[in-house]
Amino acid sequence: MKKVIFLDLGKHPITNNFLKTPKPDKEFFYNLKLVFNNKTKLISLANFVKPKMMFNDTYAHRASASMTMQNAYNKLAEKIKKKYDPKKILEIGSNDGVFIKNFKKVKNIGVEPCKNLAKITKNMGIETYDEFWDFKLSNKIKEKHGKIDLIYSANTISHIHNLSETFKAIKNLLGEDGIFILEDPSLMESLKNVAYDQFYDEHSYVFSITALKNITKDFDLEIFKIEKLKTHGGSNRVYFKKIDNKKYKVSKIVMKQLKNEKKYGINQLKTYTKFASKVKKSKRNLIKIFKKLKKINKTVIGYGATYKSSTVLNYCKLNSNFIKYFLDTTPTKKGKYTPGTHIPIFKYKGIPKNIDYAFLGAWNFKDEIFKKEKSFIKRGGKFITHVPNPKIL
Ligand code: DWN
Repeated sequence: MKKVIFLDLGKHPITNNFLKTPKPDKEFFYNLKLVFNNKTKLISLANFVKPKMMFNDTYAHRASASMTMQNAYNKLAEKIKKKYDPKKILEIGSNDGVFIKNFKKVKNIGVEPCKNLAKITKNMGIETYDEFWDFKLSNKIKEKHGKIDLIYSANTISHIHNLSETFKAIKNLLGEDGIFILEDPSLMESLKNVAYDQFYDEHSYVFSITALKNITKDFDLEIFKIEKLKTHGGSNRVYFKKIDNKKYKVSKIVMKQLKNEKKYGINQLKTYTKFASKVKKSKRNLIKIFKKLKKINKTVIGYGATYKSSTVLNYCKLNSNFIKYFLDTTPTKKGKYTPGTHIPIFKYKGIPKNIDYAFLGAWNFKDEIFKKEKSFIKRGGKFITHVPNPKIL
């Protein structure tokens, strides 16, 4: 059997659908099930949601919403300039420009189908295509600018359903000596952390290096370098070149990482069935914590109304009976309600004095948050996390 469903997380809403009212007339739900492809070793959702339902002109997430990510992108931009010195750079999924704005002195191009986000980079003077990435668009850009030296894409390729079309379009636009850099959450880290919240409508795939190697080889692309990152709870930055490009040597890290994944069992279905059992246990234990705190009348809020947290809240059925409200710094989430679970979201102005516990929706920014919330911690406030296992911190 080529494709096997190994985990059913139940019915889920569109994670970007932050609601204007806690009692919407209609809300769209789909079945969130995870699939293992025995041939390519790719992990994906069983049911994809239509792209236009997720990525439109009401897209809420701003990549620059955390200092951690701002610093990471600035640092990477400097490194790229020094090491590769691209004259033409293109970003697929340029969001609010947090990365691409660092390349003002060379030709920088953004691709961003969410029109509200594309408007931000257009206003910065960056040529931005507010379209979905595909072969047709790669041709349109090639006709105008010729081939591109460096294509970068963070937290976006994992969001695109048609990977063949995606890599075909990259191959088409990338110069013969060019580099394509992909950055996405690491499947191995997600499995180790029991971070099942990396799976939601937008994350059609969570990539292993093994699967990436298998699915890109037909498109003349070869991985030559990998960097393991701490961002988003553990990500891989994967560098590709065209197979005939001898300018860059394939680093030993690539083979090492493939071996590590094999040893961990990335190629085997049983790894995923074990993960599924851990997820079910995680759900039981997280619910236990919330029920206990409710029983002793503790006031619990959520910290960071992330897209990820939508999976946890809906899977564990944690609504406003358990979480009074969420605090979030993103202006477009303010005054809205979490999808599916209808918990109010308020603008972050510090954690109020009457709060006993805060559930870390943005657990991936724990260090940044703990630094910021010293006074909450000092007065006895506690955080709740489900990663790597449900506990009070
Ligand atoms: O891939 C994706 C990632 C990169 O971004 C998208 N599909 C959607 C989105 O997912 P997410 O919401 O899970 O991402 P973040 O970056 O973990 O979201 C952090 C949220 O937490 C933001 O809404 C900002 C908020 N936040 C906060 O309120 N206070 C974050 C920090 C660090 C804070 O101190």
